[in-house]
Amino acid sequence: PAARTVLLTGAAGGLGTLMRELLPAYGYELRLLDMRPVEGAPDAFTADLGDPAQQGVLREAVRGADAVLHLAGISLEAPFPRVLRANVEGAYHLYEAARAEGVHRIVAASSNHAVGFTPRPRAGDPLVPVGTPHRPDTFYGLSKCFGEDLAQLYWDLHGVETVSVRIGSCVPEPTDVRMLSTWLSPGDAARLFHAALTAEEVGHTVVYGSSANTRLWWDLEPARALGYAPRDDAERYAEKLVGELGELDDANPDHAHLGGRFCTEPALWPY
Ligand code: NAI
Ligand code: 15L
Repeated sequence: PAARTVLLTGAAGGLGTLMRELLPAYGYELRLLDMRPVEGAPDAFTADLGDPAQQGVLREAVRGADAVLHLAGISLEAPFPRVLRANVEGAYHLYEAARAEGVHRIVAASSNHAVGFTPRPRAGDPLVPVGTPHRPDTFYGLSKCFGEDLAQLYWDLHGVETVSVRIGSCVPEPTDVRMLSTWLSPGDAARLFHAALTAEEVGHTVVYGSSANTRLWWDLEPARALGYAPRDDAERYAEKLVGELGELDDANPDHAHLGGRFCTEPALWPY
């Protein structure tokens, strides 16, 4: 396909950095935006999405783009006012800019933490469907629930399409036993975002984002229906991780829900 111009928000972050490396091979020309400087990219847009006074920069960043890959935001738990500003008001400002500039497709990073208090399926239980009720495990997860509803509103009211990707754990390698279920390899993340950017007539579609993990907890069919064909499986790390850490323990509250430790002792946003 012809190169498509995509605005990547959150370009300085962990996932943004990985996608800057991997997505150009799919023919995208990336424009970058973050509130922090983006290493090696002096022409990146610098804007705090939560600040209404910076709407002008945001409009300029969005103008003429074919789509937005929206990764910017607080990515861990934080006090409610901070989550409100960065993730709730920030998402609103981004959608307003996209609507005003006529950008019709957003691929948005939702999170498993929108449904993090859903019990972890045990052996023989069905996979968790995309239609499971929202059960946020943190204010962070709650902001992702809002993001999904915002996306639905902008589709119904304004015809702006979104794929909301409830990402599991996107890191270079799984580092704990939960991630044997939740891992999204960086390569599969690029494949999934590419599918979400190019699939036709998505309206507002919610999908889970994981690799084809043997120990998967949720239903990947909605993602596959967009054309996503995952190639990785966290199981190749199982022997090492289970050997070191043991299997998940039914009596351990840290292991009881999809959201893992976000339900008990969430990691806090450090900035
Ligand atoms: P990260 O924390 O490494 O990167 C987030 C980036 O967003 C940072 O560079 C930060 O400066 C920027 N940012 C934060 N607030 C902003 C604002 N108000 N305006 C402009 N930029 C702002 O997070 P990571 O891991 O790269 O995640 C990216 C997205 O994917 C986040 O929305 C996160 O919630 C979501 N996600 C990530 C998962 C993962 O496993 N990495 C899992 C589920 C969801
Ligand atoms: C997330 O939503 C976080 O942004 C990320 O840092 C991971 O903790 C991930 O979920 C996860 O659930 O492993």
